[in-house]
Amino acid sequence: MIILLIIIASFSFKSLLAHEKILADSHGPISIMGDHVHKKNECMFSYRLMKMEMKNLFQGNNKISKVRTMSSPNGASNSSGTYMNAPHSMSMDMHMFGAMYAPSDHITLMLMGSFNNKEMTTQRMPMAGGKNFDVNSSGFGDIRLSFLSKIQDSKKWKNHIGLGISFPTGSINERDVTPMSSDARLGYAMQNGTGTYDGFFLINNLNEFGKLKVGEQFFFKLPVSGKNDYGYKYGEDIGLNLWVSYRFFEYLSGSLKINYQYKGEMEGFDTEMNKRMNPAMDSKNQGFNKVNLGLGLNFINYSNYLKNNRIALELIIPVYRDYNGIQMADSFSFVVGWQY
Ligand SMILES: [Cu+2]
Repeated sequence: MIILLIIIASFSFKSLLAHEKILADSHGPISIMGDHVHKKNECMFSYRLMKMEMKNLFQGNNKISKVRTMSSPNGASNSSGTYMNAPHSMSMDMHMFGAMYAPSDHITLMLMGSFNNKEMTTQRMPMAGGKNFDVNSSGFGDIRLSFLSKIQDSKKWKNHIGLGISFPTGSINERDVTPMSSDARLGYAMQNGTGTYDGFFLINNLNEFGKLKVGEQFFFKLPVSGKNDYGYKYGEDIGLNLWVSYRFFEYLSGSLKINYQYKGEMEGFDTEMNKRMNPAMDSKNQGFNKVNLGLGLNFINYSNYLKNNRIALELIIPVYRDYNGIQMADSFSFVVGWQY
């Protein structure tokens, strides 16, 4: 009888523990920021590495060759002059650091910063020898502070809204040696920040159907401080994410995400960037519509060593893109993240 009681007690104790267990799918795909909130006094740290490789040039939604790019009209000379160089490839490593803290059950603070390493290879026009040259930049990006607040918080249905501000801590004066100059300001994509204070808003929704979860997030960001010190501001950002995740085991879940990204046109331009030089320095080649697919895995560690550390991966593949003007297009991106 006593043995039976012990067995029953140990079972119920076990199920109680199981209840308190943090599950792999309690966070969304790793590329989505602000997908969850925390309980009072909870604290979380995260690191993400995002790798992006860009190889092809696109005009609108078609690939365009470097030869055609160099015979396309630049934005400086009334459609008569052409570009002197064309981008060949670009690679970008973004190291993103995040901290979350909930001073109460109703509000979660989130602080995010990044360190970027970028390299761009450019091909010169045939008249200038047609050779490639590389430029590099690295440095800290803009810092984002967000306030997340719950609206609905039940086991099956959770949603929250977020409001935040992005501070212009990233440099917009990254320079390097080029064949044309020993100290040239690099193109927009090689800069580390926007140079503006940007306000943003997000709404996040999550429904649970047992081991299956369905999430949606809407994100909107807009520069609020006018043009930056060099005379330009980026267009607004709109992001829509829809994902489903499935928990294979308590410690492992997989996700499938579809993401729509919009970026508006640039207003103004950096007068130190010569629009004749390269499409990457021409402000008319800014803004896009994109649809990406994301395949992700979330893993949470239950063993005592490094307990509750999470590792997540996501591969992001573009499925549709439509660019304003001529721009470099990402072939794929990869995000690896650690959270605790
Ligand atoms: Cu968190």
